[in-house]
Amino acid sequence: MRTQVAIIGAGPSGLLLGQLLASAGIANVIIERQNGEHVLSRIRAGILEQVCIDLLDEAGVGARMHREGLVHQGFDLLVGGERHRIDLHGLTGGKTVMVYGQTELTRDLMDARAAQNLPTFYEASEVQVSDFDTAQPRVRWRCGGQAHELRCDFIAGCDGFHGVCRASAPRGAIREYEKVYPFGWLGLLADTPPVHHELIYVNSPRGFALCSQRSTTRSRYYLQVPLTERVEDWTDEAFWQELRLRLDGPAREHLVTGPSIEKSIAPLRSFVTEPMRFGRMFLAGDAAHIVPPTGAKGLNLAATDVKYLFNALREYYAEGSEAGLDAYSERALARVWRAERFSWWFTQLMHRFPDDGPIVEKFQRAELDYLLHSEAGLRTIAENYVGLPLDFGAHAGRG
Ligand code: RFL
Ligand code: PHB
Repeated sequence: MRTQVAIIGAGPSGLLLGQLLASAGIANVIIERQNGEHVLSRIRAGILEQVCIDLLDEAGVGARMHREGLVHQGFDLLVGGERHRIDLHGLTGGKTVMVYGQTELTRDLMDARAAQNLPTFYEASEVQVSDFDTAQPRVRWRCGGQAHELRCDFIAGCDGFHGVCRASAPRGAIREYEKVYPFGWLGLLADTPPVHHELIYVNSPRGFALCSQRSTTRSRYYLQVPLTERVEDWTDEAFWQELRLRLDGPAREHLVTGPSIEKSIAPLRSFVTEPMRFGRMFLAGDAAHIVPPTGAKGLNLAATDVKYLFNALREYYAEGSEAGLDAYSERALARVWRAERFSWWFTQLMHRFPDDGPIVEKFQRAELDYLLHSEAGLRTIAENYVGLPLDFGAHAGRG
C-alpha cells in the first residue's frame, strides 16, 4: 500500500489533518489503535478558540458546531468567595470562545471522513513507524490477525501522549521537558442544566473547582483531588457535596445535581518535546506536548499544530517547497511554549499545592487581587485565554 501522508492516530489532530489534506487533494491514510466508539467515549475538552473554529470551517466540518456550539463572551473567577467576571469580549476587542465538546467535534470529523470513504484502519495493533530518515518512510501494523505495510512520503504522528511516534524518535535527537503536578482533576458529566450561563473557575480553600458545560442541558464539573484518590471511591453524592462546599451562595443555590454519565480522574502535567520533526516524521498535538487543562489549551494547540503542518504539506505538494516543513517545528514550538506558560501559570494561580505553606497562599491571593483589579491584569488573562494571535511575536523576529 502507498499513500502521500500516513497519519498515526484518529483523535482530533489526526482526523482534522486528514480532512484538510483530503480537501487539498493530498492522499492520506489514518491508522488508529482503538475502535471509533472508544475514541468517542473519551470525555475531554470543551472550549474552542477562534483559530480552532476557523480550521474546522476550512476542513468543511463546522456546520453542526455553529448550530449547536455556545458562544461565550466571558467567564467567572471565584476567589475568596467573591465572583469576578473576565469579560473576554470587552478585553480583547471582540474575541470569544465556543463551548463545543471534543466528542462532538471528533464525531463530525469521523462522519465527514466516512462520507468521503477516506481510508482509515481502526483497531490497529503493533503499530511501527520506520525509515523516516529516508524519502520512503514506512508504517507497519496488524489488524484482525493480518499484517499491513504502508509506504508514504511523510508520517504525521498524531497519536497522543502514549503514542508510538515520539517513542520511535532517535533518543539522541530529542529533548523532553516535564512537570507533573501533585494533584488531579476529578471530572463529572451530568444531564443537568449548567449552574451558570458561563464557566466558573474556582479558587477555594478546599482546592480548585471548575463549573463547565457541554450544552444548556449538559454540565461538566471538575474538582481538584489528591493523586491518591480513586474514582471508584467517589459516589455522585460525595462529588456534589464537595463541589457545593467550593462554590459561593448563588452558585450553591442554582446547582442542579443528578446522576453522572461519566466520572474520571485526569492527572495534570506540563510536557514538551523538542523538536517536533524527525526527518520525514512530524509530531502534532498531544504526541508532542501536554498542558494542564486549566487554560483549556490542549485541543486548541493541537489544532494550530495541524494548521502549520497542513500549510507546510500543501506548499510542498503544490510548489515543491520544503520551507514550511523546515519551519514547522520552530513555528509550532513558539506557540506551544506560550500556551504551556499560560496553562502552568493559571494552574499555579488557581490550585492548592500540598507542599506550599501559608505564605505561598498569601502570595497567590495577592497576585489574584492584583490581577482582578488591574486592567492590564485582566487583559493578560483574557488575551491568553482566547488564544494569542497566530503571528504573535513575529514582529520581534520570533514568529
Ligand atoms: P488524542 O486525543 O490523545 O488522540 C490520539 C489518538 O492516537 C491513538 N493512538 C494510536 N494510534 C495508533 N497507534 C498507536 N500506537 C497509538 N497510540 C495512540 C489514540 O487511541 C488516540 O485516538 O490526541 P490529539 O488528537 O493530539 O488531541 C489532543 C486533545 O485530545 C487534548 O489536547 C485535549 O483533550 C486536552 N484538553 C482540553 N483541550 C482544550 O483545548 N480545551 C479544553 O477545554 C480541554 N479540556 C483536556 C480537557 C484534556 C483533559 N484530559 C482528560 C487530559 C479536559 C481534560 C479533563
Ligand atoms: C471542559 O469543559 O471540559 C473544560 C473547560 C475548560 C477548561 C478545562 C476543561 O479549562
